[in-house]
Amino acid sequence: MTGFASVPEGFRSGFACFVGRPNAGKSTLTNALIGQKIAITSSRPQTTRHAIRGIVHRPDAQLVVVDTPGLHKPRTLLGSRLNDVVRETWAEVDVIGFCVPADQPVGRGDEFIVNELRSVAHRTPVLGVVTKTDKARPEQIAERLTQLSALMEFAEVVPCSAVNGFQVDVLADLLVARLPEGPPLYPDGELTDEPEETLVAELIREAALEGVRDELPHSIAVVIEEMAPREGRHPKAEPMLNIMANIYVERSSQKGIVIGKGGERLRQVGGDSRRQIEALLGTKVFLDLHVKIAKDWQRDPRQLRKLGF
Ligand SMILES: Nc1nc2c(ncn2[C@@H]2O[C@H](COP(=O)(O)OP(=O)(O)OP(=O)(O)O)[C@@H](O)[C@H]2O)c(=O)[nH]1
Ligand SMILES: [Mg+2]
Repeated sequence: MTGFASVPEGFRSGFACFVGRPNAGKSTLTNALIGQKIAITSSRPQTTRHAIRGIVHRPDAQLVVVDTPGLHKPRTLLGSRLNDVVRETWAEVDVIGFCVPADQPVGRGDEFIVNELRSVAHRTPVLGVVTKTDKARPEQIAERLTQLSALMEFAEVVPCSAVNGFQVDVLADLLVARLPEGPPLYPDGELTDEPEETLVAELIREAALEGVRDELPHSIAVVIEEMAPREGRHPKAEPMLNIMANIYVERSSQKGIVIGKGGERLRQVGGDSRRQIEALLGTKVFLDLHVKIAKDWQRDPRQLRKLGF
């Protein structure tokens, strides 16, 4: 087997997933463990919409981290689909990290999740993870650890910060310790198995989420319509990738907000996401964004299917 030839004795490999209420910091922590941005993040709740796999490569182990949507009381069909993704994911992994932010009290949302987690905790170890420790005072972190430990019996409890890196390596060690022995599951160096188109669509959605409020973040979906080398370039010019994407919203009033006065917001979203996409793909990009209405798509099974849910 090429690539996997020299697996050391005792090498571990397997899957871990992060679960927790929306905005707990799961995606940011996933990116910190991987060492590269593979999942988009935002201060708006329910940013993540599918299970995203990132791969940590170590000399002693390969850890596949699965980031999941925030588990919540669903109000739309999309919401319940997202919750289904979480439940399917935690049923399949070797270890679960349940995340609560250090800067907010443990509450009903966390109890709701833990009540469900109990049904898998007898066969899958669950670690309690206190996130965002850089945002909290030591006594707040201590209080959170106590509240967390009162929720259920965790295999381990660990505070960490994805932003300043505090104990991210400790968390990685604790997750790896729960993996079975076995050869790597992904080729060396592969950081995610997300298709490029998905990563690109997500970067556009992340830029579109910036600065929008209330219901609008939930209403935004992005679909890549075309991604191909730009034709008709001068032979000596740098190659360029043509990307055409639709940003979907649910109502015409939302369309106006996303486009902004004289198209200003949309230009900003285009510029911000283009820079990120160019960094990701390592090529110049021509980005063509269109805003479209998919009426009430979050509640419509047919439209959800078209949007990939
Ligand atoms: N200061 C600080 N902020 C953090 C940390 N981790 C996450 N955040 C911020 O918290 C917000 C939510 O982070 P996400 O990683 O998107 O949270 P999430 O749990 O993935 O959220 P959903 O996908 O909606 O479930 C963002 O504004 C992050 O920048 C941290 O360790 N420190
Ligand atoms: Mg997320």
